[in-house]
Formats: sequence, C-alpha cells, structure tokens
Amino acid sequence: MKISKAAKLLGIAAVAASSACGRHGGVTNPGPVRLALRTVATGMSFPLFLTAPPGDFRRLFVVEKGGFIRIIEDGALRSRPFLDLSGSVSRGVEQGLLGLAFDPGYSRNGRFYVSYTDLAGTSQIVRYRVSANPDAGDPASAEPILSVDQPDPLHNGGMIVFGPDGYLYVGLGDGDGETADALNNGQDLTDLLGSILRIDVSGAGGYTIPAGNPFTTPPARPELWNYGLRNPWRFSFDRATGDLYIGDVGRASREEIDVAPTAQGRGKGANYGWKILEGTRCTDAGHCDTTGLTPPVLEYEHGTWNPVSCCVIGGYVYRGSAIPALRGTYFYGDLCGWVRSFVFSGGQATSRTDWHFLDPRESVTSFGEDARGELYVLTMSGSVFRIVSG
Ligand SMILES: [Ca+2]
Ligand SMILES: [Ca+2]
Repeated sequence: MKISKAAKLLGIAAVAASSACGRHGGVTNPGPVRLALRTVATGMSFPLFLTAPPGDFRRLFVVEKGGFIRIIEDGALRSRPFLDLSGSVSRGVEQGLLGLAFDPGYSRNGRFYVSYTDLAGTSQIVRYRVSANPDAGDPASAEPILSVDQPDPLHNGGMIVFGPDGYLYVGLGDGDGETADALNNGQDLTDLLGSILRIDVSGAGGYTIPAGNPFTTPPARPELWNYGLRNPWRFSFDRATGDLYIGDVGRASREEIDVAPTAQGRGKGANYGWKILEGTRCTDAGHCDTTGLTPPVLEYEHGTWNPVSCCVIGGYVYRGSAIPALRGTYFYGDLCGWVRSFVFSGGQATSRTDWHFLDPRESVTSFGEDARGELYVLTMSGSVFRIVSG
C-alpha cells in the first residue's frame, strides 16, 4: 500500500472523464446532481471503518487500524478512545483492527463486536460491552466469539456487520498472500477462508449456526454463507432492501462488485468464483468450468498508474435523507483514489458515475454509514469526509 498525500478537496460535480486508475467504460454523467466531500475529521491514524449504533444520531465511531475506536460527537473528535486494542493487534500491512459492528439491540444490551488480527496474526471476532460511561467500552468485558487461523498476513478480510436477519456476517479472505490461492481456500468448503460467514451471536456466549445456513453436511463448515471470494474487504446490506453488496479485491488485474438481492436469497450458498475466475476472467486460460459460479455485477481492470495498489473498496447504498436524488445509489471506491457509484437495476449496474472527489493519490480505505444513512469516505492519510450536496 502507498501512503498518500492529503487530498486537495473540491466540490466538483460528477463528470464522465477518466481517472488515474482503472478503466471504466459505461460511466455516465448523473445530470444535475452535484456532490462534494465535507471534512468531518483529519489527522486520524489510518482510519478504515466508520459506523454508529442504531438510532444514535449524535456520534460516529471510527476504527483506526492500529487498534483504536474513536468517537466523533457532534463533529468533534474525542481524544479519549472508546476502546484501545493497540496492544492486541498485529501490524502487518493488511492486519490490525479491521472491523466493528454494534449489536442491533445495542441500546438495550450494550453489546458490540470487533474484528482484528491478533499478535499471532490470527483473526479474532470478540464481543465487548459498553461501560457505565456511554463513551467508553469496557475492556474487561471481552468475550471471544470466533478465532480463525490465517496462513498469511494478507487477505484476512475483517468486515463484520449484522444483516437484516439479525445475524452477524463475517468476511474472511483466502488468507493466501500473493500465491493466487495455492491452498485453494476460496473453493474449499471445509475451511472458513475465502467466504462470508453467517453466525448467530444473540446467545449468552459464543455463537450458534442459524437455521437456513446452506452448508450443513460435513465436512463443509456450517458457518459459511457463501464462498469463492478472494478478499471481501468491505461488504454491506442495503438498509432498505436488504440486498447484499460485496467488494471483492482482485489479484493481478480485476476488481469486482457482487450484488446478492434479497429476492434471490441474498447470496445464500453462492460461489463467487475465486480462484477459478478473477472477475469474469479465467485464471487458467481455456480450462475454466464456470458451471454454478456467480459472476460479478461490475468489474474493472487495474490501470497503469500504481496498479499494485488498486483494490476495490465496497461501500453502501445511499438511504439517507439529505440528498433525495441519490436514494438507491451504491457508492464504492478504490484504494487507487477514486469514488464511483451505480444503481443496481434489473440485475445490472446502471447509471455508472465517476465522482471526482479526491486527489488521485488519495487512498480510500473504506466507506461508512451513520445512523441516519448518510455516507462517509475514509482515507489512509487520516481523513473522514461526509458525502454532501455540492
Ligand atoms: Ca474456504
Ligand atoms: Ca468473483
């Protein structure tokens, strides 16, 4: 990854021009909609996720890679972290504190979940509770939920989010570094890697397997919801429709977005193809059996500018109220330094738009969604921006 310079941000209407990285045929101008990025916080340390407890309209919780969860309240970044896991997380380029999810019943039970790679590089999902102080998690409340050995410090996933069904979805990459998944973790149903899991964490401790999970016959792992993913770094559910959007990071050339509509089972049991396919490209030319594989809704190739650093960053469908014209629009980005959007309609990515928000050297690490459904863009150099009307 490349540490980039601070962005020079401009409120610029979307235009259908090329960007520094990647090809993107079919991008269109959205017409009169103008957007900008409004600075919410700067100077953070590698922020890579943002969320808020359900119904909490005052606070944003920002995850810093080095192990801190920070609170932004009414626009001000609090100095005291909500939780400090800096002594527990590993420091590799794709390691650290990687995910945060508030329980749907957080206002009653104070439960929240974190996802990180520990000092041994093992992926850990751990439950905590808030303390008597609503701005401080209780570090002594840690309860291990799930631990997954990682064969390599790359492609460890890290996303955790509650689905509309109340179950916790956990993203895990193939854990196989740059060897093109030599271990075949993407297609192997007997391990948890290269998949999104679905688990029930509503009980007193640990997790159970929800009724309806697709792989119930051993030796397949019953935690699996789908598979064939390389590194689903960020994925989300449309809060209006429940549709699942997955940004799956590609290897040598292609990045992809998968969309799993609620009406088609929300991706249950789907095989997204890795390592047989990278996007729709056969990784073993002429020898790919694509029977039963679910192709991406959108894919793009790395450009010639810093192609090694290009990684798709899955985002969110906008369901806020501030910009009604954007409702139903899915925003995503790339570590290469851009933000784009499309509208999923009729099984296709339509109204594809390139938003020229960022300095092309600014690396997008994640998007975030607050309790009102407004969207945020986070950058490696330490900024948090809100997408606003321009
Ligand atoms: Ca697997
Ligand atoms: Ca795929």
